[in-house]
Amino acid sequence: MQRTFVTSTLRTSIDLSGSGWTFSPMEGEHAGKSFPVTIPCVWETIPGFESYRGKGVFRKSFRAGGCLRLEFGGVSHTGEILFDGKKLGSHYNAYTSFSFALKDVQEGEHLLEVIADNTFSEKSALHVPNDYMTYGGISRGVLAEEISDTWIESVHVVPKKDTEGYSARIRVHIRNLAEEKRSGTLLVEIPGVGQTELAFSCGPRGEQILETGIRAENVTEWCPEHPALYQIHTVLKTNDRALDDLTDRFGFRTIEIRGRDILLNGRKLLIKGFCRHEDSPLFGCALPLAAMQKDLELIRDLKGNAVRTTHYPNDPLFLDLCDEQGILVWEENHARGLSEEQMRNPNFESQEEQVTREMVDQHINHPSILIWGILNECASDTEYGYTCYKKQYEILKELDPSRPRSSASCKFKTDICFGLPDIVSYNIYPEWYVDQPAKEYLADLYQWVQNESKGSGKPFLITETGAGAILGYHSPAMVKWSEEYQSTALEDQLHAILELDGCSGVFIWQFADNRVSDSWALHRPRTMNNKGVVDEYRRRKLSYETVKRIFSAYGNYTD
Ligand code: ADA
Repeated sequence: MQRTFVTSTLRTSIDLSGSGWTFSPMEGEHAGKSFPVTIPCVWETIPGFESYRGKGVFRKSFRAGGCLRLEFGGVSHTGEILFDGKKLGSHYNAYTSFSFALKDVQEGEHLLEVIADNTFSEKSALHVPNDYMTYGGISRGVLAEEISDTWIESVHVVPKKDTEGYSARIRVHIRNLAEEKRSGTLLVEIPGVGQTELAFSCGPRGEQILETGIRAENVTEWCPEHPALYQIHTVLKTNDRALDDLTDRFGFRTIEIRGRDILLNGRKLLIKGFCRHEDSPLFGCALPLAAMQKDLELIRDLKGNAVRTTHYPNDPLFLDLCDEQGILVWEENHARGLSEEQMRNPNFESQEEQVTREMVDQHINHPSILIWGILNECASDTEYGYTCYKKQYEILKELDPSRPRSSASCKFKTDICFGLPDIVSYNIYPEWYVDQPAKEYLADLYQWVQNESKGSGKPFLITETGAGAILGYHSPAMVKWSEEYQSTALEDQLHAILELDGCSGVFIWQFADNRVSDSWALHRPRTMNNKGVVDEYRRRKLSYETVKRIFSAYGNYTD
């Protein structure tokens, strides 16, 4: 795994990110030409390919042998992987990782080819022309690991608290590529807390899921003020020989719903967050760790305590930084504003289920993730939409019942899905899309939710609010798109939201300006969504200090 900490000592990790790659477009006037690139890389950052929509192949040769695990953090939006010219498989969706395991690889030089495709078509139900950019390329890291042919694929840890204190519920996925059965012991250790040992047995080319628990006395809870993290080490042994080891990281904390409140470790949480796209004029969606860190430094400077991963699962490295720095996360599956017609795309349900399952499987251990979100602003006002929302909430609950579930609605008083989520969440733009005072608009909506919807009595969150501003455009006339207008609108919106009794907080739309699909250019000056409190280069707008002043007046809790 590609994380901010060491995940194995027994595996030989070959970090394939970095230099030594070439990119070759497979279509258009430059088809077949070869350009040196470093990975991660999306081709829109290569001169001449700023708007290339099609297929391109990335190539790298590297030395390895034995049993190999090849992991791709993200390929946008569809990746086809070839190893020494042989197709290993493909993966749809830029925002979750995928891997292949190969055994009996001859020691020596091997050619890895990644064919990325960012074409829009009926085949792609989630990556569609939208208010964010679907880039093309290898958007996250690539890792090769020389491993035993019996290894630990993943370790899930869910903290539980009961009257006697905490315990860690643990689920280990073991895989076996050998032609014969493998059995032995699995050691599970949480340093400073406890350990246990179990027997494992995997049939030929089989796999096994082992579940266990470790009681945890006197642990330190994870929280924004003190983000205490614990590691979990697992070691697979057979005949006292260590075959494989895998380390992951988690935190002891509780997140629960009590009436209208969201409780973190038993305290009523107040979310002061930002919606953030993985987007940059220099890197596209392939942000390096340093750029992620800069964003978090600004969010903390703004006195924010949360990030909403709009509108897709984020890079695990970013989530690692949130874990380490105590930034709360609403993570959501991949969807933005899909109509009922788009939800009826024959690929929609399977592609959405896949990204949801991969999101939870790969990110379940991050203590910073407090809420799972689905289907941002999709058709939650139609019967067909309702069936899709219902199914996805059921999948989420099956995968991880430990976290509350929600989705951000823009359907005002026509949403029919509020009986499904644990939290009622709305995207509202009074004084921008709706020329109505924020306080009045919000009070009216909140009353409707409490008196006429199935969301009555549930926690209530504003998951988007904001206004557009072009950096550098100033107008004493306070017209829209001026920095002054954005600052004033956000002042009104934030006061209305944070002063509303029964509201658990807000995610501002948005942290930074982001690139949008070319076809959105008429709605979006500069072909950008300009509602950031900083622009795409993270240069501050007037609203930056306004937000900082208002957020500074509130803590992380309301009790
Ligand atoms: C919606 C959507 C965001 C963005 C925003 C806007 O709420 O969820 O992705 O498009 O509108 O800027 O209009």
